[in-house]
Amino acid sequence: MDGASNTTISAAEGLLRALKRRGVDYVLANAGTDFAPIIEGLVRAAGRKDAIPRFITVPHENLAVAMAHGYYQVAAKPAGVMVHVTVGTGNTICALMNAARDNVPLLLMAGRTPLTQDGHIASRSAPIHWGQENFDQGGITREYTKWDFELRAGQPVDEIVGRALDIALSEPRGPVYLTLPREVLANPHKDSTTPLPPTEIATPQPSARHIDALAEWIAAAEFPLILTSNLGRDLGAVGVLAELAERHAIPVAQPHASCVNLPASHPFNLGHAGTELLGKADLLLVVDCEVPWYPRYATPRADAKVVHLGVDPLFERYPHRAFTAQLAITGSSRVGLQLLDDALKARPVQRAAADRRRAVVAEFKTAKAAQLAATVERARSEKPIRYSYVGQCVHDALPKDGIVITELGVAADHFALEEPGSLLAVSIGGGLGFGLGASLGAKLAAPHRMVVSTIGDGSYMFGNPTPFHLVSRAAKLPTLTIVCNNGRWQAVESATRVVYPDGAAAHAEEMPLVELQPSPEFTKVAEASDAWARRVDDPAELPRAIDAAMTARGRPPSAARRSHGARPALKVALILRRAEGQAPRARTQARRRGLPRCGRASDTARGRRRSAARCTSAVGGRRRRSSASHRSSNARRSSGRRVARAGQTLLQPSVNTTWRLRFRRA
Ligand SMILES: Cc1ncc(C[n+]2csc(CCOP(=O)(O)OP(=O)(O)O)c2C)c(N)n1
Ligand SMILES: [Mg+2]
Repeated sequence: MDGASNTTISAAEGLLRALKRRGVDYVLANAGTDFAPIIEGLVRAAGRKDAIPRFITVPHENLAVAMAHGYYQVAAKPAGVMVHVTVGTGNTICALMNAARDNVPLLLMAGRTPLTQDGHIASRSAPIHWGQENFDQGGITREYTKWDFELRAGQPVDEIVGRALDIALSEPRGPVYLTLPREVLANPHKDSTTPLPPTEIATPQPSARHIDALAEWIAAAEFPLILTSNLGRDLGAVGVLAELAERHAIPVAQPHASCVNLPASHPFNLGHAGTELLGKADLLLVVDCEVPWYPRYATPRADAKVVHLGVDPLFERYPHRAFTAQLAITGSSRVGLQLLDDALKARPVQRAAADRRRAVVAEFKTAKAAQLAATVERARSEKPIRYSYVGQCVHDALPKDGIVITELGVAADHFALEEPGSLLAVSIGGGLGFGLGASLGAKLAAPHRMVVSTIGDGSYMFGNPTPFHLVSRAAKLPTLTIVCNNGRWQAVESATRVVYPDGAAAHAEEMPLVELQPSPEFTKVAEASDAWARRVDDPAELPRAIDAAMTARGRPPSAARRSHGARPALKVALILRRAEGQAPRARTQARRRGLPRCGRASDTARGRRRSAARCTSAVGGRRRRSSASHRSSNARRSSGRRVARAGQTLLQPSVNTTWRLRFRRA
C-alpha cells in the first residue's frame, strides 16, 4: 500500500467532498493522531477551493454532539461530528444517548487506530495506536446508533456517506457512526464523477382506516384529551394541532414538553398542568409523547380509550415502557392529525359536549393563569430569585424569533412561548451537559436569532463550560447563558424525598451528595474567554441585566493571534483555591441562628431547604413593571427595535454572557 501523493486526492479529501455534497455544512471536530489525513485534506481542499463543510474545533466530544443536537433542532439538517478513535467516542456517549432519544440524525465519525504496524505512510506511529484499539469499536455506540460501519480500502466514500445519512434521516431518525482507519483515509481515492443523487425519504403515513376509528371514538367521547411532549419538533405540526384542538374543542396537555407544541396563548393549551385532567378523560390521544403519565401517581380511567400516534408510537428502543394502548398508529403525527381533523369535520358536530369541554378548559386555564400571575407578582421582590420570575423576564426580553434552551433551568411553561421552534429542552435521555452545546448549535443554525439558555449550576458544569466559552468566542457564536445557581443538585435531593419522604436523609442536617459548595464564581469562568458576565442576586435587577446582556458587545479577543506555523508559547496558569470564610457546617449553624450569610437558606419547616439570595447585585436597578406592561411586551417584542439591537450584538465576536443567579424553584 502507498499513501496519496500531494497531487492525488486522498480518501479523506473524498470524504470531505462527499459530506458537503450530501448536505453536511458543519463538522464539529475533536482531533487526534487519527486525523492526520483529514487535517492534510482540509488544507489541500482549501487550496483548491473545494466545496467542503466548515470544521469547528470543539474541545470536548460531549459538547460537540450536544452542538450537533441543537443545530439539527433548529436547522433541520444533520451535522457531522468527528472524534478521536475509541476514547473520543467514549466521551460522546452521554450526548449521543440524548440525541438518540430525541431522534436527532447526526453522522458521528471517529478515527480508527491505524490497522498496520508498518508499510504505509499512515501505519502506527505512537504507543496509543496499540492501546486504543478495540475488538469492536462500533459496539461502543451501538445502543444509541441506528447503523455503524467501518470504511474499508477501495470502498466508494460517497456511497458510504450517502447511506449513513439516508439511514440517519429515515424515520425514526437517529445518529449513525462511521469509523475511519488512518491508512484508508490516506489512500489515493478516485472521486466520484457521477455521485448518487440525494434520496428523498418519504415519512411513513398513518393508515386512514385507523384514523377513522380514532375519529369515531373522539366524536363519541365526552372529554377527549391529547397528550404530547414533542409534536412541535415538526414545526408544521403545531398549526395542524392548533386548528384541530380549537375546531373540535379538544384540550392538549403537555407532559414535560421539550418544544413548543402549541402557542402558549392557544385556548386549548393546558401546558404541563393539563396532566391533572387525566382522570377526567374518556379518550386519550398520546402523540409523540414518551411518558404520558407516571403510573405510580395517576393512570387513565379504566373505561378510557387510549390511542398512541407517531412514527414510533411504541418507542421501540426503550427497554421497558408500558402504557395502555387500545390502538397504536404508526406514521407522521402531523399527517395523522390532519387526517383526524378531516375525519372529525365529516362527522356530525357534538355541540353540547364541545361546549361543556370549552367551559371546563376555560375555568381550568383561568385558575392556573391566576395562580401563575400571583406567583410571578410575589417573585418580583422575592429572594432568592425564583425560576418563574426568570422565565417571565426572559419572556419579556426575548425577540419574537428568539430561541430558548432550558436544562434544569426554567420550566418550559414559564417562558409562555408562542412561536414554533422557539424552545429546546433537554431530552428524556437526561444526560446532563446538553444546554451549553445545544445553544451553540442553535446559534450556528440561526446566526441572526437571539439564543438564550437557562441552565442549572450542575448542568452548567456538566456542559463543559470552558470548552463552551472557547467555542462561543472562537466560532463567533454569541449566546446568553443564564446559570440558575442554587449551589446544589436539587433534582437529586427531590428524588431522595420522593422515595423516602420521611426518611433519614430527609431529616438530615445536610443531605449527602447534593451540595455543590463552595459554589464557584461562574462569571469568572465565562470571563476567562472574554465573555460579558454578571452575577444577579436581586430580582429587581434582573430585567435590566437581561437587557444589558442582550445588547452587550464582546470585548475584542485579548490573546494575540499566533503566526501560522509558529510553535505556540507555553502558558502556565496557576489556579489557587480561595480561602472560604466559613466551613459548610458553620454556615448552616449561622443560618439557623438567623445570621445573614451568602448561601443556601433553610425554611423553618425541617427538610424544606432552599437556596438563599446572595447579598449584592452587580448591575444597576430598574423600575419594576406592572403586569400590564409585562403583558404588553409582545407588542414591543415584535416592534423590531429589539431585534435590531440584538442583531448588532450578535454580529460581535466572542460575546456570550453568563449570570449567576441565586434562586429557588417557584
Ligand atoms: C450526565 C449525568 N450525570 C448525572 C445525572 C444525575 N442528575 C440528574 S439531575 C442532577 C442535578 C442537576 O443539577 P442542576 O443543574 O444544578 O439543577 P438542580 O437539580 O439544582 O435544579 C443530576 C446530577 C444526569 N442526569 N446526567
Ligand atoms: Mg443546581
